[in-house]
Amino acid sequence: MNMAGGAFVLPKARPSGPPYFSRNQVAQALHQVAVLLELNGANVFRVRSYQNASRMLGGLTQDLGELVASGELFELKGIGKGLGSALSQAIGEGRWPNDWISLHKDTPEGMIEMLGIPGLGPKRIKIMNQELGVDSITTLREAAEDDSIAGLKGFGAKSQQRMLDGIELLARFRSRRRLDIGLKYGEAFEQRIAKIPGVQKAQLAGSARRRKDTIGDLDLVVAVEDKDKESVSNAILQLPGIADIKGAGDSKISLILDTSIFDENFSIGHIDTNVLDAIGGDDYEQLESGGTIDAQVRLVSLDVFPFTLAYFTGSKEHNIAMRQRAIDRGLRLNEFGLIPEKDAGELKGMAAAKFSLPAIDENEIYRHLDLDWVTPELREDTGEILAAQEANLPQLIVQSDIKGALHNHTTLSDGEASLEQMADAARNIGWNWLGLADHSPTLKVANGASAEDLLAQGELIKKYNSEWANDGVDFRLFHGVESDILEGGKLDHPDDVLAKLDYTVASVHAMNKWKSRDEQTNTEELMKCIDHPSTTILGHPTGRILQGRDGYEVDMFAIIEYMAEYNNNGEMKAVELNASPYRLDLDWRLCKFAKTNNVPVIINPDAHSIRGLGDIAYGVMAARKGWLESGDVLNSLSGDDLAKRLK
Ligand code: DGT
Ligand code: CA
Ligand code: CA
Ligand code: ZN
Repeated sequence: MNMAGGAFVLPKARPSGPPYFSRNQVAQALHQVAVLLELNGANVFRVRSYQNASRMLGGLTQDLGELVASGELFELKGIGKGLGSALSQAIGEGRWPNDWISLHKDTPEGMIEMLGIPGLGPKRIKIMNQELGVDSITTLREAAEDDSIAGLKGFGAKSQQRMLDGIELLARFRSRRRLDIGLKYGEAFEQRIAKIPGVQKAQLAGSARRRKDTIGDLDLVVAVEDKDKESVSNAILQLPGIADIKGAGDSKISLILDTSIFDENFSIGHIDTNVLDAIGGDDYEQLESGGTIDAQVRLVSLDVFPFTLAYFTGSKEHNIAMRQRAIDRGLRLNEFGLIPEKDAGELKGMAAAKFSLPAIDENEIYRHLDLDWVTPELREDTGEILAAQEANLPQLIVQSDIKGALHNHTTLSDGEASLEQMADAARNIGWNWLGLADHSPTLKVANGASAEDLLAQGELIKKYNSEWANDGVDFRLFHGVESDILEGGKLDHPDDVLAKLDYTVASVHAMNKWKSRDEQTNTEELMKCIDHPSTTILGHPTGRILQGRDGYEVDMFAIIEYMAEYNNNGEMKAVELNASPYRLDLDWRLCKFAKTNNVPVIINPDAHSIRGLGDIAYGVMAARKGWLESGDVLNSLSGDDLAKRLK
């Protein structure tokens, strides 16, 4: 049911009917009414009858419209006369009963808001409301911080703490969403809009187009002729997945999207246990499946489209620098055009835009300002405008440059797939090599492998490699380990074991300890670990989990400079860009620093399954955002060249 963190509003009628509501919509409405009744202290039998009806109809296989038309609805168990006529009216006429609508309207918003807190249901909200006057998330937090909830009968300190954690999780979840989630919603929405008759173009803009690691809200720009504006707006408002409409004007629509925007049932797939814990565990999964995201749509004519797209792609900082460049040329740059001041005079907005220089695409806008087109990922005002002026923009890495990756797990530690399955999967996506780096013994929760098992894995890899070589297959496995970084920057296997491997990914996993220490201590520990001759790659260098936890304190600039010394002396020390959308660690802002310091980056999916290899796509997005070219990453090397670099 769509309630955890999601919009709590009655489903909207379909544009054409009857039936005006689907089985799922009816089940959802009944469920909401049951919850609201309970919040309002209604009698338990009444609450239960709505809950039962919701469950029963939700599981029905017959067509609800037909049941209404034939009157058979009334014969279903649990559908009395009252509920039967209410539902018949809704399905036949597209209107929910007035008392349902009033229930939604009259229940204080704060009470509904509290339903979004993971694990908190209407019954307990009602009790806290009655006993303590709690009527919103804010007053709930105050009560919990005062320790007044722990004293309530049936609550206790543990459930009080759980509420505080839930409030924090919900706030984090609502403020920004990870790139993978934002893109999923954004692309589904873009595709649905693009199919609406009259839409000439629909394109995702904003931070999603710039591939930021987290997304505040979605911004879409739609090209449409004036005569079609109204019908297109109406069609957008009727799309599935519109949980609520915040505002709908002439050329701007603000919406809340929910997971029914997806064709298939929404699922976030497999997450590592430690990552899942950091982002809230089951509560997070529940929030995500009932989640929503805000979206703003701008409708403009085709000739204005490139300007609006550029403006709403941002970033704000990039826009400001672009606008200044326009001003220097006597031009006014905004979302409507690039307008000579002398023509525009006192005119504003679209009236001034009549005089805009023409641009059929963004490229022409940049050309008018004597710049090369800047790819959206780079539009952060970190030097891209100067580079565009000097025709010196980087040739950013693309996914087809990737020939392999070095940090992946198998069933030897906590992976889901065997070595053979991982190798097949890598070959299937066109890679020429794959590195296996299972966990080391200290990491018991991840089933870290013993030295003996690790070396046996090495023998198997040798066998497969020679078979492939004999068969003329251009594919090989590299054998590594993901070693925990232990006290004093030590690695987790004896030196002679490590020396038998192709490489070592050294990673911090004891987050509590590392987070309790200061920046200098952590930085020095990492440096000691980098000093170890077997350390090849620094894995997920800060340990951050996006929307979950900050990394430990560490001076990454100093670390990268330290690694640079080794590289400059001919000893390779690479830094990982962990491609999991939960991590994207190294941060994109530091990629350029690694590049200019001559420290190679390796984009690693940290795959724990075949599907996990696909996360490489997010790593490539972050690498592009960080100005990396194919020559800056180890992933673009051939198997032979990588083997040489690892020697
Ligand atoms: P977000 O949503 O927080 O992840 O980040 P954005 O970049 O998508 O920001 P958003 O949605 O507030 O606005 C979309 C774009 O619109 C933004 O990247 C640049 C442009 N924009 C918004 N406000 C301003 C402004 O005050 N000045 C300028 N120059 N551009 C703005
Ligand atoms: Ca945005
Ligand atoms: Ca926005
Ligand atoms: Zn790890």
